[in-house]
Amino acid sequence: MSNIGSYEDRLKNFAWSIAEDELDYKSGEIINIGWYCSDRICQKGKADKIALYYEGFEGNEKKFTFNDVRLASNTIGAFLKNLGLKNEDRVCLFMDRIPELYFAFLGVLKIGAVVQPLFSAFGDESLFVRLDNAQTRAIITQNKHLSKIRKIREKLPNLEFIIVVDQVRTKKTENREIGFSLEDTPPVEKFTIFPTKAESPSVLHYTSGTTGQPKGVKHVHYSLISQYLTTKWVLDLRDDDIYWCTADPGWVTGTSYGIIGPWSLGVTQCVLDSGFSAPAWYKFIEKYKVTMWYSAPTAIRSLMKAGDEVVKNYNLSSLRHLASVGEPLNSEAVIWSERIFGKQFHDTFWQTETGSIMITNYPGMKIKPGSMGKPFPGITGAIVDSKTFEPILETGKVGLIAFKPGWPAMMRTYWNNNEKYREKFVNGWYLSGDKATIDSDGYFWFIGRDDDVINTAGHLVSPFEVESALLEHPAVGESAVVAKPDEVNMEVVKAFITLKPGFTASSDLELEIMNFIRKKLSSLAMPQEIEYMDNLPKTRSGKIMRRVLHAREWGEEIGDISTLEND
Ligand code: 6R9
Repeated sequence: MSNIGSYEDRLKNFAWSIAEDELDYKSGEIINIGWYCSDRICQKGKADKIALYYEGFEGNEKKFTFNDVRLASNTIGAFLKNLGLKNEDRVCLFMDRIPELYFAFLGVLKIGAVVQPLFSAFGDESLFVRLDNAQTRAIITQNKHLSKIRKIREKLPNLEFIIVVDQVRTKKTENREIGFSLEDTPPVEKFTIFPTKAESPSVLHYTSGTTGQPKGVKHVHYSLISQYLTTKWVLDLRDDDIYWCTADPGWVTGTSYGIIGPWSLGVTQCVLDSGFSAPAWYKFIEKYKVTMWYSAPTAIRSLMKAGDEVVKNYNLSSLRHLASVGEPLNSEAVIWSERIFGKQFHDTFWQTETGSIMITNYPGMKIKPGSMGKPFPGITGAIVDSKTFEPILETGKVGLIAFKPGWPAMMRTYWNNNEKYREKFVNGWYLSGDKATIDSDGYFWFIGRDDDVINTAGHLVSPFEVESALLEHPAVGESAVVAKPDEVNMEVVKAFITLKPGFTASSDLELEIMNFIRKKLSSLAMPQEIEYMDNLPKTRSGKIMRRVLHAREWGEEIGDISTLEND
């Protein structure tokens, strides 16, 4: 591992200044992620190197050099600036994984504005709460997603511009829509990038909690330092790599490691904008000769399910290094990947809030299948007691995963919710909200979340958000939403509801309600099962006890139910 150094050596001599020096960044000077991911790479002599191989769902292919990325992001930046958008304005990206999404990400950063990426699969309600919370000023989208925005724009007075990238150039209409096509617009060669500093806001990702609406996690340009170094050392990206991060930029993995990490290193990456299919994925690896592959456990389990035979039809010998994130990576998946690809998936643990990889199976480190590995050099990680918040030194005892604050990519606050942000810090630790154990070699083993958030196929879903949406359906009286075990997705959403008078339980109604949620929120948040109840279990103070329903689904002990109302 001469390229990156051994874990032990890196631990001994670690300083974040290693990344600052490699990036020629000096404290107090300008740092702009948009510039680092395009202009700087061109200046380093890689203008003609391929930055992006793109394949759309209809099989259409495109490729772009770093110079193309530089020009496209300049052009989008200039267009936004001409509209009057300025630094710190929030600009939402609401697109499929088309090239414009990647260019606009950098373009928004180049004008010093805050980029707010959202999954294009979101329904109008999911979209509304996030645009409303961030007081977003512009949204960049495609024709196919316009209808969802049109539905909610009257409720969003701050949303001044609805920019559509697959329409010919038009002036802003009364309904705030503007056509903007990169192909019709002359490329902007010289663009003055806004002089953002380390603490200038950069990316705003929304993440789901147990209570309340989703929270906007605010990142700053200095996050680049962590993202660059973890990409280099953990994902082990090298100059001649062809990298494939399967994550959508609506999720933090798709920005930290699907844009910023690889491009700040000047590495070629490829994007496949289509849903999951084992043959399509293997074909993609073979076609582009992918060397480094960063994916997620649900995808790996789906590949396992597709069987060993299908793999034999493809030449996957280009693969050099594999990593995974987002949910527990079971030991079977690691063992399977070694048998099938001759390589083990390296699990990595981190969060939207942490901005970069925190616990990892560092390349060269012995992998214990089923373990998340050890903290990245420069990260102090511990398991702390849930009452005293003191580190647990005993091995094998369950506690809360906690980190000492201060790494560069750490969130700076929750948007408009400093109080919730402060609650994340106790006794000098940042609390992740997850539980784990540590073994005698210092490896972390994931146990579960410390809250009710549902992790389905690596996506966090707030039970509160689904419960609230359910209540908007005319038939639903009360609702409680919990995770239900699932072989491939690990967890899926299950809803318990009571009906309002005059409605009768039926499978047609169940389907109707499921669809209602899919349209409002997203297919991931849609309950896979709805169970009708006469009453929901409640505390004496009237709070619905999700815990009781959760335990039932998982066949666990219910625990203390002394506060249960109808016991
Ligand atoms: C990057 C990302 C964060 C939550 C996190 C935890 C779960 C992430 C994991 C993992 C087990 C891993 N999680 N990585 N659980 N093993 N390697 O996933 O961000 O969407 O904010 O989710 O995902 O519960 O707290 P985010």
